[in-house]
Amino acid sequence: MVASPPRSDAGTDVETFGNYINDEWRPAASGATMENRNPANRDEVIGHFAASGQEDVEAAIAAADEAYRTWRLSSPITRANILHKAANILESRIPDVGRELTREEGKTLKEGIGETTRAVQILRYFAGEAQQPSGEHYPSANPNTLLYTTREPLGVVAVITPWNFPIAIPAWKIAPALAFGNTVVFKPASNTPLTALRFVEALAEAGLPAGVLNLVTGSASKVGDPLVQDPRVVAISFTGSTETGAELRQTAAKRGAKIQLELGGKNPAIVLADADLEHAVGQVVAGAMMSTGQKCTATSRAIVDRRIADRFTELLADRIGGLKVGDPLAAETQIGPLIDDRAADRVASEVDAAKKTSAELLVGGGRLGGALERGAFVAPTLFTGVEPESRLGQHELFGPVLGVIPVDSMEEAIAVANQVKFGLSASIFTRDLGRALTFAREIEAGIVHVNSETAGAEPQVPFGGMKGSSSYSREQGKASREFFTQVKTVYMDPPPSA
Ligand code: UN1
Repeated sequence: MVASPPRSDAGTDVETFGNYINDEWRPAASGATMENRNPANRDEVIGHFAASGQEDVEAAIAAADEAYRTWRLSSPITRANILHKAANILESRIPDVGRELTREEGKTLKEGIGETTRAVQILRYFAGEAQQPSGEHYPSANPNTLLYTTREPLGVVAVITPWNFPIAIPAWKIAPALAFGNTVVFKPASNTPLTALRFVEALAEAGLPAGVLNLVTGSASKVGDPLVQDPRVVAISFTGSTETGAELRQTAAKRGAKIQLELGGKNPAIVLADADLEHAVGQVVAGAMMSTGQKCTATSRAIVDRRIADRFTELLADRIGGLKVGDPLAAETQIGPLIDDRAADRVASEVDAAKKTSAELLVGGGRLGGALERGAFVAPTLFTGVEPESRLGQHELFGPVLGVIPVDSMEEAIAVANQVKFGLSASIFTRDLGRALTFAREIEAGIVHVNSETAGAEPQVPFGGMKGSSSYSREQGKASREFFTQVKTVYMDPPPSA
């Protein structure tokens, strides 16, 4: 077992990687490891990672708890300097880390590099945010009282992240948690531990004190459960499935932990008759198919004015049918595999079920074999005539599947768009300013786009959804301070003069 993470030459040696606890890279206490394979080629092992358990979680929480005593008192300027340094370290490794990300997650190399670059930008943003004013000064009824608020850190925070943005999401949770003086135990998704480890490595090398950030890899049941149940863990930031989110909400409520959830989406793109169709088709296809549709912000419903529905659907079919699916490391590939075979089988069976409904399959429709049979590939798929209430119209598939729903009016479009349990992101394509404004007001979504795709998130603005997509809290931007700190109000009176 390794003492520090090796910089493996991608594609050659299969390395073994440990946890990072109290500034030490170490194997799981049990010695157990788990294997991580390339979703584009299941014969290729990316690495072996610690299959941790209760004892490792305990060590990580103890380290974070101890480190919190001093980290909470450290200067935000010191924290900012460490985040800046980590950004520089990670930036110097973008080509390597981006490539590793692609090998273990399956998004295209362009996306892997893009996401790693985004993590660097997020670190820089939060380095800046650490230096922003924190707290307020208020007038008091007593003219001698100095009345002010400060924002204090929470304590030990659990960060639990999904595989679909294996470096950007850890960055936008961990960077603010640290910037505002919390310590962290980080449990990444088991499908993408290497990218998580590279992110932690950059922060460790940047000089984070021991115990401030701890990485524990392993399963949800053996690592996630003991982590979220420990009373020393005062807050949980989670992005992932709606089902796990619902369980975590209960756990947190029972023991009074602060919680932030980013869950699913069933994001609509409304295309009105006056839209620039060429532009709209490009954006809708990007929103639906990039990262193989595995974004909680992905577009899964195109709600289209019936007058242009045939023309628009034809353009969609052309574009989706022409997408190049293949090895995500190859320059010409536009769509990589799904995260694993289980996900590919699940999406394929949802597609099979949809074929039996009144919806009409136009493009794709199942797993891809032949040269791609060693990977978790599903053909980019387009259905039209999707019933808004059908499973395809309601259920998040998390794959490269888009359904067209024709409608008769803008009012109907918005009603259909809102008729799902989710409310993460939504787009409209129109040249009409009044309609764009009406949409922005009426749509039940935390993130609204006019004439751009439903995915994407800039670090300086709040990110999060309405309804079942979130837990009313927001991530990134100034909103991150609200989650990762708590307010203290101070009444400071001078002692009565003698
Ligand atoms: C994006 O759209 O670029 O898990 C980010 C997800 C979201 C992040 C989306 N929480 O897909």
